[in-house]
Amino acid sequence: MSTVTAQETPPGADLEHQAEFDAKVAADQRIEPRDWMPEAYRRTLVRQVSQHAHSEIIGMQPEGDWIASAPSLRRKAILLAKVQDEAGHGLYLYAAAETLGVDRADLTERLIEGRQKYSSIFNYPSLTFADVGVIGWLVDGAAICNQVPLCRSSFGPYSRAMVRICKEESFHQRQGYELLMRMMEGTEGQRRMVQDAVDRWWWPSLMMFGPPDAESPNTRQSMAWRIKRDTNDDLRQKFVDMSVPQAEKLGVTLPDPELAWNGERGHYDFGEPDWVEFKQVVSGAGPKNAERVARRRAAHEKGAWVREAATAYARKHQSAEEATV
Ligand code: BYC
Repeated sequence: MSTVTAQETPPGADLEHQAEFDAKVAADQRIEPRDWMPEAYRRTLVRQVSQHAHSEIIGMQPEGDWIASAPSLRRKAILLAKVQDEAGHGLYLYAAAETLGVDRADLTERLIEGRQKYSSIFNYPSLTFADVGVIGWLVDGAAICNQVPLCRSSFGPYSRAMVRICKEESFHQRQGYELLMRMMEGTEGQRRMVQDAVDRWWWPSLMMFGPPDAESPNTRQSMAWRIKRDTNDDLRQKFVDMSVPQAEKLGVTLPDPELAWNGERGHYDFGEPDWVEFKQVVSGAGPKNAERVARRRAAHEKGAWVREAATAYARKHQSAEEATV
């Protein structure tokens, strides 16, 4: 991908501010909420950060489904902690989005009305307990690949949220891999369950990185602004290179006949994900889209009384404080 600078001065923009912004981005300094920023930069961040927040919250569902039937107290405690972490990640990210002048309640409305996206990966079902391990290994592994570079994203609140999130994601990935190692040491039936889960989650995990660079409308500008630090295809390659030796150690086969080491490139070659399926899932027609959003909507509606009570409590204390001033 060719290098571009943080250009695109919108008509009428304050040129001096724009120059300062460009210089900060070029020097790898952070843009903070009170700094001047181009409107398109702000809009891009609102889009990416809020979609990311939605993904964390919707991402609680496929694994949350297994909390009640996790096979031991230890597995239940680990899974509970992990799902709770995802809720925390959503909160950090909604808070980061709010520093850009949007309202979390409005973002939630956009999600439950289907006006905003969340990661395609969470529109697939988690059919067996092996899925919990594979989500940890592959989905969280892909998330780490994608998110570690975002710790250097140019927008301060986003980059700082990512530092904390990545630390927790790495625990999540290890718990998934450990679970799978235990299952692979178990019965033939357990090993088959793991392989089946790998077969179902491998391609959707590759799709998490987004469309190929040539078809990614946002990558070029987001890289110029240093919101994104790597392209979708570069991160996808990094993930494949990282996962192949892990799969070998685990004793599972990745479901791609084209997967082969390429000594010349120093990377694994791999097949093309099904981009037609990706587009369907992203546009709302995946196996679980309707269910995921309906459940999020129901939880939101069920929680209305909590939000009302918290608002009433805050108001009461605010008036008491004002009365004493
Ligand atoms: N799914 O120009 P592109 C997690 C959309 S949380 C759905 O390449 P961009 C976890 C894209 O939004 C995982 N939509 O976009 C949580 C854009 O749409 P619009 C979430 C996708 O933004 C709980 C259009 O396609 N991670 O891991 O430059 C438990 C064109 O794409 C997807 C993040 O959100 C997709 N996979 O690059 C366990 C990370 N891919 O809005 C795990 C932060 C693309 O223009 N986000 N689209 O209509 C990013 O790094 C970037 O936003 C992406 C996409 C790489 C995802």
